Amino acid sequence: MTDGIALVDILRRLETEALAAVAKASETSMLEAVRVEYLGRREGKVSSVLQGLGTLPVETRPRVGAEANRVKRSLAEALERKSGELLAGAGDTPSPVDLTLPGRRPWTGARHPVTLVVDEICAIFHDLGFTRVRGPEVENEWYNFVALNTPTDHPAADEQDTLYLEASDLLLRSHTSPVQVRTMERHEPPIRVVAPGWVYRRDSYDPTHTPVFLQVEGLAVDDGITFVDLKATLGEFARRFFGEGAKLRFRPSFFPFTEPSAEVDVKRMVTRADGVRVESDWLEIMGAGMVDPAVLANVGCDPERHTGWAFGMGPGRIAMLRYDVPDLRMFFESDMRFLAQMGAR
Ligand code: 2U9
Repeated sequence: MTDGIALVDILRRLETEALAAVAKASETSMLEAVRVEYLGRREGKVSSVLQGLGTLPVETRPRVGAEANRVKRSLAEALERKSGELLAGAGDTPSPVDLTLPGRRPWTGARHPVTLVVDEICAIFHDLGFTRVRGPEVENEWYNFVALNTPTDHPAADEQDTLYLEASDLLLRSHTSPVQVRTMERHEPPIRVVAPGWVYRRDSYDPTHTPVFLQVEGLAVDDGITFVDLKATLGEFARRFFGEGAKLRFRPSFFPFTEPSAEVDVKRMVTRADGVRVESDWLEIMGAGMVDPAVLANVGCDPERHTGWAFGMGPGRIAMLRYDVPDLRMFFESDMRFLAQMGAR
C-alpha cells in the first residue's frame, strides 16, 4: 500500500515533469499530447494517482485529494497559457503569421483625373447637341493627313514627328481628326460630334509633353453656320467647364485643316488665398477654326452649300489647370501618393 506522503511526492514530481513538457512544446499538437499524458481521464498519470485514493487511510485522503486537484489546476493553467502564446506566434519557433498585425483592405480605384476631364467635356458638348464618336488608333496617311489638307511632304507628316508602322503608310494617329473625316464620309450634315481618344507623336517625355496623350476634338457641319456659332458654342462650353465669368480670347493662328484658324485662351474667375475673387491670367486651352472648304470637298461634302467649324484640345493640359498639377508625367506614373488625392485608396 502506498502511503499519503509518497503519493503527494509522486504528484509533485509529475507536476514538475508536465510543466517542463509544456514549456518545451512548440506546437499546439504537442500541448494536446501533454494534456492526454497527464490529465487524460483514464490513462492520464495524475488521474491514475487519484484512482488509488480509495486505498488510503481515511485521514490522509483529504490531503492527497487537495494536492491532486492543485496539480490538475496548475497543469490546466499552464496548458492554457502556453496555447495562447503559441497561437499569438510567441512560441519558441516564431510563427510565420503575425496575428497581431491590422488587416489589409483591398485596393479601391478611382477614375483618372484626365478621364474625369474628358467625360466632363463630352457631357457638356452632349448637352449642346454633340454625339461622342470613336475611331481606329492605327490610321493611314489619307485619313490622318491628306484628307485634312496636309500633304505627306508637309513637316507635320514627317517621320520625325509621326510614328509610322514599318514599311507602310500606316501610322499611329497623330490627332483624332481622322475620326471626324470618317464620320463625314458616312453621314450627311447636319453633323455635330466630339471625338475623344489617344493620339501618338514622336515627342519628348517632360513636364509639358508626352508621346501619347488624350485629345478631344469637335466638329459641327451644317447649312450656313459661321464663326459666330463657333464663338458662341465654345463660350458656353467655357462657362460651364470653368465657371460663370469665364471669358475666351481668339488669337489668329494657322492649321492646314481650318481657315481662318485661332488659338483660344481662357480667363477664369479664381479665388485668391485671401478669399477674394479675381481674374486669372489668359491661359491657352485649345485651337479652333472654320473647316477648310478643301477638307469638306475631300469627303464629298459640297463646300458651296455646307460650312463647318472644328476645335481641338488636350484634356491632360486642362486637367493640369483644374487640379493644379505641375507635371504631365504625374498622370502616367501611378504613384499612390498622387492617385490617393484623386480618391484611390
Ligand atoms: C476635320 C476638320 C477640322 C480639328 C482642330 C485644332 C484646331 C487644334 C490642337 C489643340 C491642342 C491639338 O491637342 S492639341 O495638341 N488642335 O488646335 N484641332 S481645329 O480640326 C478639324 C478636325 C477634323 C475634318
